[in-house]
Amino acid sequence: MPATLQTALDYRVLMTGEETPAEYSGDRLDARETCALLEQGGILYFPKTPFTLAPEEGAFLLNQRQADSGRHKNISYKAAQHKISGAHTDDTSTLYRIMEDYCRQTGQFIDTFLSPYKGHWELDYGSFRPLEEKNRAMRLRARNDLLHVDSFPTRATGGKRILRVFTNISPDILRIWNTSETFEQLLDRFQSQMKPPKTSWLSTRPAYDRWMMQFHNHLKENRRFQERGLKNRWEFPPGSSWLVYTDFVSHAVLSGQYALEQTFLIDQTHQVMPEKAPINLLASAYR
Ligand SMILES: O=C(O)CCC(=O)C(=O)O
Ligand SMILES: [Fe+2]
Repeated sequence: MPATLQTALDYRVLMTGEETPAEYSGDRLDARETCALLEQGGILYFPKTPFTLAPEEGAFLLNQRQADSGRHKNISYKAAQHKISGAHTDDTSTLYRIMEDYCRQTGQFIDTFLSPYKGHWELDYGSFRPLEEKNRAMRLRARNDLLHVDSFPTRATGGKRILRVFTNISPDILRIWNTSETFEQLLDRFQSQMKPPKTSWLSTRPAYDRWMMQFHNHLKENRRFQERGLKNRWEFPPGSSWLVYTDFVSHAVLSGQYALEQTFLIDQTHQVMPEKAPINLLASAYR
């Protein structure tokens, strides 16, 4: 990836958590400033994706079927286990190769474009999302059309930040999100309704993940918040990509089909603004 990429790419940072979202043009930002905005609830948005997907790879993905959508939310790429799950295909190796390549490209991109994070992330799962998101039948706590901040029931992060890279690979359909207030604002708003974490929680990292899971559920189960909370609507067109800290930006996907996504866990001690990391906000809130 050429060193000049940062200036050559058209991108903006769209701030969430505000009635009238601020927007920052990429040509005025350096890598550190871009990271700082992301960490404060920005969506780093590329109208034209910086990732390459060959036409035959795109066509292959659009032909994929997902296995049993009740059991698998998406098709998952598990880099550490060299494995794909949830796919229903007779060509797992092509699917694996495409998702592995997206994972490689997005990781390289973070190292060059978001250079303060270089070498300070680990890979989590990637996914391919072939199903139409509108009106998906799912258990309430699994629904992604309800506003939430991410917490994974199957994988503890221990306080690491969740950075996700999305690409809309649909040839013709927008992917539409709502976002609401940031984790920082929501913690302030709902802290009194939450059970405090166990007092020893900072030394026992699983307590962080337990609290975050409960908060995720609390938001999804809160009808008043879902109906009347702040909402900003975002339309991500075909061929666009966006990066977002989904443990901080509350979000819901309203509609769209065919997205690629890769998740990175970023060590919070290497954040530009570590004080915004949920684990540190929680430590101050429950001091
Ligand atoms: O698929 C999307 O656009 C986002 C879904 C979501 O909220 C999630 O996977 O946590
Ligand atoms: Fe989510």
